[in-house]
Amino acid sequence: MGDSPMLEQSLAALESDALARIQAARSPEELEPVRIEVLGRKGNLAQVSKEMGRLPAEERAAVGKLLNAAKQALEEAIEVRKREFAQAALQARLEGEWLDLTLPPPGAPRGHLHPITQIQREIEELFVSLGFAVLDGPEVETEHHNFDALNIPPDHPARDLQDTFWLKDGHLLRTHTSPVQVRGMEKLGPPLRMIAPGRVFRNESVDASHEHTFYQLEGMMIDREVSVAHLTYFMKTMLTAIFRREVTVRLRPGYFPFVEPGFELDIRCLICGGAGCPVCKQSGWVEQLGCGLVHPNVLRLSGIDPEEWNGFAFGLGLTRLVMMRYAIDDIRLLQSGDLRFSHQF
Ligand code: 2NL
Repeated sequence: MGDSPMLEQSLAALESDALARIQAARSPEELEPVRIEVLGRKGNLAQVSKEMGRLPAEERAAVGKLLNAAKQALEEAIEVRKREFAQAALQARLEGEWLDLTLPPPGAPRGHLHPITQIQREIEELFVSLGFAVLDGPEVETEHHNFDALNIPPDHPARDLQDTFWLKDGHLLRTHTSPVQVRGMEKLGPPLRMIAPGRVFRNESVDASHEHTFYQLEGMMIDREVSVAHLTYFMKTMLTAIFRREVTVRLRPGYFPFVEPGFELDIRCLICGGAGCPVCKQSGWVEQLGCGLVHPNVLRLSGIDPEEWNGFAFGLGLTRLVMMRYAIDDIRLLQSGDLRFSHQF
């Protein structure tokens, strides 16, 4: 104790009382009146300071020091308390709000499926509703699954280096999705209904109507006594769904080694209704797909007895369908990656 015990004692009491009240304050609103009462211009400490003026000069310095220390301690305590309030408020806010970080940022443009994928999904949905399985398979294939099993003779031009991408180890990039169906026949056995959409590859010079990589969808149904009538029914149903209007179909003879008989299937031109126009090249008909009844050799090579089972098969170009649907005149646009092109669909 210094030379003026009275003042020092009341200062100490005042300080501990003020500290307790600072601690007791539960909000900035409760804290502020305490601050004003203790540290304000007319507050407790100011009062002590005033009283100090009445002390003899030799005592004043010591009390003044204590007064300053008390003032500093209380200011510090108030700052700490204020920081605690700010921290608690922040904590409460963070607990009250949450962000779904998996959401796309607001205002970011949504992407969409490529038009080829869109049309593929539409056809898949239709065939699934008709009891068909959607199959997938490797893009790198064996010569057996891509050619031999499909009754394609060893000297067939399709096997040529000019037409097929051969890998050094004897594998190849599938030239159609037929090998997926061969694998399907091997694995599932009859009766079966399946479609095989996918990317295929041909060693071709690229121009407005030829790509080395394009999309196909093939399908087949194997059962007892499947006829061309079944084939026609399914093709008409599919094309009516694709073009979203009733289509008229016709079959012409066509040759594919894996079917017998084989057909080219046309629809009556949707632009001119058959009267003749540039789209149908004045013929009134537009070619859509190839199809036929599965060749007995093809069934046999995949372990299916052609005496007991038969079926139809078809293949169509998804890329070509998209070009027809949207009147796209250059196949290269579809895989250009140019967003000015793909954002239009
Ligand atoms: C076309 C012609 C066709 C098939 C594909 C097929 C598959 C097996 C057996 C028999 Cl595993 N046939 N597929 C049949 C006829 C035609 O596609 O021009 N596609 C774009």
